[in-house]
Amino acid sequence: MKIFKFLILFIFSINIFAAEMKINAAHIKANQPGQNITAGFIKILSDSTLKITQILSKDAKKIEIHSMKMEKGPYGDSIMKMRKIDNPTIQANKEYILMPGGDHLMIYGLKKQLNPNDTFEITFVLKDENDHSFEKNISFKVY
Ligand SMILES: [Cu+2]
Repeated sequence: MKIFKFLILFIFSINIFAAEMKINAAHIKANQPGQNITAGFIKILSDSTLKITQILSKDAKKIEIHSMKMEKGPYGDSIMKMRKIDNPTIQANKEYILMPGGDHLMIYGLKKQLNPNDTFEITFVLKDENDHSFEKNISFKVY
């Protein structure tokens, strides 16, 4: 009877967490020596809409998603401004793109020096349309 209950739960969870995700080009810029901040990039294609509720790494203090926008500067000039995106959402069947010059992962408080070809593990905590949370671990390649 216990095993039966477990199986039911197990099958149920597989259905809940069945978001199919394709990850591409996950890479992160090596930090300049002495700097503990850097940026990361990725392409994600999911077959269901997912909210990104948290982005975690044991090797960083804080990771946010930023947008980049040209804004008018104080002298009528144009300046690039980064702003935190508060409720990042991956739309179903639409490639979610974080890339240099556009939206990006901002990684604060790096706890180590990154070197090209290192890997950097990041965990995305995601919420599906049924409000169920799950984690996705992604290996980023340092360049
Ligand atoms: Cu940024």
